Amino acid sequence: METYIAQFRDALESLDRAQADALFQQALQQYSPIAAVEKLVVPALEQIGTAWHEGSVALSQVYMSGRFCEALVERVLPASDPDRKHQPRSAIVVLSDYHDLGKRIVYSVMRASGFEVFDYGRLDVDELVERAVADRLRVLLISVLILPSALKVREVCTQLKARGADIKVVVGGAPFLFDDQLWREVGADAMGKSAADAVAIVERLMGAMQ
Ligand code: B12
Repeated sequence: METYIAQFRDALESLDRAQADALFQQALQQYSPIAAVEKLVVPALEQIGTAWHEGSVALSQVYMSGRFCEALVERVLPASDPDRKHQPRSAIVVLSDYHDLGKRIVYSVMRASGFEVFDYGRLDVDELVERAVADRLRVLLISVLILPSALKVREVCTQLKARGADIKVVVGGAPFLFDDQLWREVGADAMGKSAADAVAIVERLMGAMQ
């Protein structure tokens, strides 16, 4: 798998879409779409991010890699499963920052696992709180890319509490992976490291709500 990831990363960094696509197709022959995304796409993007941090990759390469992977993921992840479950009203959102991949993956996996989830796209704190209260949510999934956005979760939780809304807030994304206590500090109810975690957490919360 390591060689695979290195080749895929190489293709992304050289903006060789055809090669990246071919490698992704190969992975799809071996794994389910979500497993291919989590085993190939996610580690390759993480490595590119680290390389950028160390100065060996340009931001434009990071950006193009991200955009291209988004297109790959969009093509293969299933939109929904017809066998829907009894479930809490839930939504997913990118809070403040500009990225889509993490949220898109979590959203697709939630839906593929039978959950119906509102997709709020990207919102800032005030509009998110308004919408969550108006939709009478029970679970709010928040995805962030950078630390300043992660810190805004505190404001979301405070405002929801002030409005008397009983909404469980579940967070995920890079800043929470770097600091595994951050979710508690910002007042969230849970943190997930992957899309699979999101499903397990919502199932656990559902159990506690009954
Ligand atoms: C691609 C990328 C970008 C792309 C995003 C393109 C796009 N359309 O999405 C672009 C180029 C735009 C970008 C910009 C920036 N980036 Co950037 N970027 C990355 C990179 C390389 C990969 C992120 C990614 O998409 N990963 C793949 C996805 C699938 O992973 P994920 O988001 O983590 O999601 C998974 C899990 O976290 C989880 N998950 C995600 N959300 C949720 C939600 C819930 C509820 C649950 C349960 C789970 C869950 O499930 C997902 C699937 O496994 C990371 C490196 C890294 N280590 O993460 C840096 C990184 C996130 N970026 C970083 C920075 C600093 C920036 C910029 C500020 C750079 C700059 N100086 O301009 C800007 C900020 C833009 C903004 N204001 O939003 C830093 C953040 C550091 C920090 N602690 O805050 C990182 C970590 C790089 C680094 N090592 O420094 N970036």
